[in-house]
Amino acid sequence: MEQVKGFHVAVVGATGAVGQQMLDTLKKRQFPISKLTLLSSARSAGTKVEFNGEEVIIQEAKPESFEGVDIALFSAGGSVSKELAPEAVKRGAICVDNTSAFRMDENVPLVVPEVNEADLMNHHGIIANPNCSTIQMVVALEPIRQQYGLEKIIVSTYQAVSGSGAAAVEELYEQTKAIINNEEFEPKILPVKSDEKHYQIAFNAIPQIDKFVDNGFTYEEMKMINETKKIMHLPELKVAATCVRLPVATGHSESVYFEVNENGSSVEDVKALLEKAKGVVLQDDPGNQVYPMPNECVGKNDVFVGRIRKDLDSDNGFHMWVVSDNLLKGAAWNSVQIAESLVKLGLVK
Ligand code: NAP
Ligand code: 3JM
Repeated sequence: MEQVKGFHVAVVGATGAVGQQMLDTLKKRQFPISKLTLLSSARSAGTKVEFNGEEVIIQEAKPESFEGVDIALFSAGGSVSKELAPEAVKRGAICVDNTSAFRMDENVPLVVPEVNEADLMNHHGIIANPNCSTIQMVVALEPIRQQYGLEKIIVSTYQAVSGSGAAAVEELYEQTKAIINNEEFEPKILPVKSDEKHYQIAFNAIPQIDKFVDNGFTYEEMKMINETKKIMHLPELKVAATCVRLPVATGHSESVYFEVNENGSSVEDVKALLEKAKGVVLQDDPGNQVYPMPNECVGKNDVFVGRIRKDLDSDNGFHMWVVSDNLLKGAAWNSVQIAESLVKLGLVK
């Protein structure tokens, strides 16, 4: 039997909400690892983690941490990636970066394997993993784009707090408990930790994810707009987004309105495309109240689609509801899937 080569893999941000899911996904996929280096800030350095029966000690991430690393998975925030991903590349590693640091850089492929795996061939050491909300939307839209072309997208998101990190999940739990027990609490993290004001998330909906850009949209909304055009290679595509945070722990939902280029396609045509699409599970049977919901998608790698309807006014317009685990397909699974593609394409030395 052919011996599978093992790689020296580093996970940067290994103690975080995404990093923990990366470790879980690497295990579940039995990714070929010969050595695992786990990195965080000085705060968690020294913590012991069990991986496949062996104890791994978390170390503080530094440029030298990447000596001998083949593949580095980054999810420790944009400033860490900006500083350390080039250091890792200098030392011969290939980096899959989960932050927004390099996504719109023209020398950096922005990849969702179901959509544009071939873009990996043009990498220069760093590959960007798109924003969670972008990923699940383009997975659901790509089969439709391939068949009918895409003209316009208008999306509203219903995003889970785990997209804002482990501390935001804790904030949702603590606030919920405090409200139920009639106790006082002080919001400290959401919508954006470094912003001046913080709002209650428990029993609420906050129409702000990331900071505001001066055009009235937020950075999260602009990520969805710009990343979608780049991944699909459709610079002229019309895209608008409204991103909203909900008191859901994990699982982002999206109401997606889209217009195709060709008139005359039916809901049944769209359903048939999604039924056989890679990475998509169609859950669409309104008569039996079947549609995707975040609590049922947690822990699964797929993108779930339902509520597909034809627009009542526009013959080429459709509506659909798209749900996925934001920490898996939105982050950890898409990154590990990129790493698997890199290995498959012979791009890891
Ligand atoms: P989190 O739960 O807050 O975890 C942050 C992680 O980064 C922790 O492991 C933390 O280590 C580490 N870290 C913080 N500062 C560091 C530093 N200076 N040097 C090295 N490590 C440092 O956040 P998360 O939800 O896992 O998200 C992490 C990042 O992933 C985000 O900032 C974002 O850029 C990206 N992300 C991307 C998506 C996506 O849509 N693709 C989704 C979510 C997050 P300590 O334990 O030492 O603090
Ligand atoms: C999701 O501190 C940071 O730079 C991270 C902010 C962040 C991002 C980002 O911009 O990288 C938090 C949560 C994302 C993302 O995926 O875009």
